[in-house]
Amino acid sequence: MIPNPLVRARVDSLRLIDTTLREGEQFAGACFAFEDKVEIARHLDAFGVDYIELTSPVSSSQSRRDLERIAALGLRAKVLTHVRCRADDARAAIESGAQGVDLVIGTSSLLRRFSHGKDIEQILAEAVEVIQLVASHGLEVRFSGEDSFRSELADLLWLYRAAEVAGAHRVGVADTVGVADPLTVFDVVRTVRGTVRCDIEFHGHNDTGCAVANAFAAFQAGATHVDTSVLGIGERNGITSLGAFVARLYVVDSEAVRGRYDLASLRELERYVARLAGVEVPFNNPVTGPCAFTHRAGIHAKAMLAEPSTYEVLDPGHFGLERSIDVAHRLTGWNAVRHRAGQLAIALDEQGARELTLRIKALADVRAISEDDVDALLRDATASGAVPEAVR
Ligand code: HCA
Ligand code: CU
Repeated sequence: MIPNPLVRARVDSLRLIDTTLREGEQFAGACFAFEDKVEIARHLDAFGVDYIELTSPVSSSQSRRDLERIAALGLRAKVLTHVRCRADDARAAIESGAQGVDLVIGTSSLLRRFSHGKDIEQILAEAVEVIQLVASHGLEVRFSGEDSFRSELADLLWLYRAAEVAGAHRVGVADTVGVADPLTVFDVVRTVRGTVRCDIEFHGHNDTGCAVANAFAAFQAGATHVDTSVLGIGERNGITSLGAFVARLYVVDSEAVRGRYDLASLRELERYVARLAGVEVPFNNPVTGPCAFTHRAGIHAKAMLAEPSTYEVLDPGHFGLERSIDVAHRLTGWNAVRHRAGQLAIALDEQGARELTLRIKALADVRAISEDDVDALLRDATASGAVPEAVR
C-alpha cells in the first residue's frame, strides 16, 4: 500500500505514550522494583517516546513513592499518571509531581453496571469537576471512556465534548477488551475527530491480535497520541507493542521515524523488559524476533542477495541488526550456497555451487542439517577438488 500523503505528513507529529510502567504493571508476572522502573523510564526516554505513563499513586504507597521519584528525574519525556476519574485520585495525582494526569472511567453499560454504578449524567458531572481541578493546577489532562467500543457512541461524543469544554487537552478512545477492528476504529476515531478539536489518544488491547493495526487505524483517522508498551505487555495478553507500532510507522516514513526514535536501542529495551516480566521476546516479534531478518527459501535468498528490499520493508541496519541467509535446509538455492562460500573465502563458480547445492539438499532430505554441515561440505568439496575452480 502506498501511504496516504496526509498520513505520511503526520508521522512526525504523532506522540507516543508508553505505558509499560502502568498497563505493563498489569501484566501477569510483572513486578517492577523502583530501580527497574527508573531503568525502563530512562530507556524509554532515550528511545524517544513522548510520554511515560505510571500507575496511579493511590494504588499503593510504593506506587506513589516511585511516581514521585520518577517524575522528579527530569526526563525529556513527560511523566503521566493514570487515575480513576475521581477528585480524591486526581488530588493525589496533582500532588505526585507528574506533569499530566490521565483520567479514566468506564462508559459502557457493562462497566457502568458492574464496575462503578454511575449513569452517564453522573459520569459527566464528575468528569467536568475533576478535569477542571487538574487543569486548574496547570497540568495536562486527558479524559478517557474505558471500554469505548462497547459504549454508546452518542454518550462518548457528549462526554468528550464536555471534557474538552471543561479543559481536557486530550480525550482517550480505549479498546479495553480488544473487541475493535481497524475499520471500526477508523470510523469511531474519525467521528471523534469531527466532534472535538483537542488531541485524541488511542489505547488498544490485543485480545484478537488487532492492537497494532487498530492503533495505526486510529492514527490514520486523526488520533494524535497512541498508547504502547514494550513488547505490548499489559492486562491479559496486552496492548499495542511499541516496537511493532514503530515498525508500522517506519514503513510509512522511515526518515521521520529514524529521526525521532533511537531504533538501535529497541532490542536492548525489549530484552530488558522481557527479563523483568519473565517472558521471552516472542519468536515472531516484529523487528527483534530471532528470525525477523532470516531469509530461507532459495528463491528469496537469490533476490535478497541482489537487492535486499525485494523481501525486506525494514532495513535491519537501521535497528542495529543484521540480516542472515539460512542455507542449511532442503529449500536452499545455489545463490545462497555460493554466498556462504564467499563468507568463508571459498570461491565457487555457478557450476560448483549448483553441484554442492544438490548435495546439501540430498543431505537435508535425510536429516536436519546445520550451517556447520554446509560449511563442512563446502570445505570438503574444496579440499578434494570436487568443486571446480574452488580457491584453495
Ligand atoms: C485500565 C483500563 C485501560 C485504560 C485505558 C485508558 C483500558 O486498566 O484501567 O485510560 O485509556 O484498557 O481501558 O487500560
Ligand atoms: Cu488497557
